[in-house]
Amino acid sequence: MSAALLLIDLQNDFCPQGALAVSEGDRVIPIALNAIKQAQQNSVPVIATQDWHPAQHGSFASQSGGKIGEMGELAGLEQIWWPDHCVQGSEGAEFHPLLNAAHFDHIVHKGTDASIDSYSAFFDNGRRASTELHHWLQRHQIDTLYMMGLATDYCVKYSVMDALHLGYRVVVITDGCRGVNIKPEDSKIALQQMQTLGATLMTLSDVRF
Ligand code: VGL
Ligand code: ZN
Repeated sequence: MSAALLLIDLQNDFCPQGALAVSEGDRVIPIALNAIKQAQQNSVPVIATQDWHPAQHGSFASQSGGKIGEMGELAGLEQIWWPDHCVQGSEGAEFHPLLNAAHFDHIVHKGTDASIDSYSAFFDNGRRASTELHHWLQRHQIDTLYMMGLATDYCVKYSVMDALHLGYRVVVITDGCRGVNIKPEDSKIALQQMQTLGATLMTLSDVRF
């Protein structure tokens, strides 16, 4: 069994100037570039996720009539209303320009169903439908995931929790993560939750692929 690097949502809309900008979101890009280089030197496959919403996605405040940042309900689940972001084919949905998607061994699209939100790389928020990621990892006999990206308190957190639930060993590269922080401590709490559930927290300088 072997490892993979899983980069979560390193997209323009989560970087400064983006539609759902994460503070310092672009600061993780040099970490990602470094991690990609090290992974490739060790024949560790690199996987990237892309939040990939239809223009009418149900999580958008513009669709629900709710206010951005407020809570509502979508698909019978609690839902935060987000600004329109990561619309399929838009510039905001593209990977950060310093990343070369040609270097990714696999790309996972998520959030494609307009009727439900999907923070995790594995399942939608109701764990009703799955992406093909778990199958891909099984096919490549991967049991360990090095994970980082945006945003710590949403897509990274849910992806890490599902990975642990599916039985993967998970290392979170903490300096490669930044959060939305609707409440100021959200990212800190999210990292503690991931650790409590079994993830190992490391900075990239301590990772040996
Ligand atoms: C994300 C909110 C909405 C994320 C995606 O990538 O963390 N957050 N969609
Ligand atoms: Zn989204």
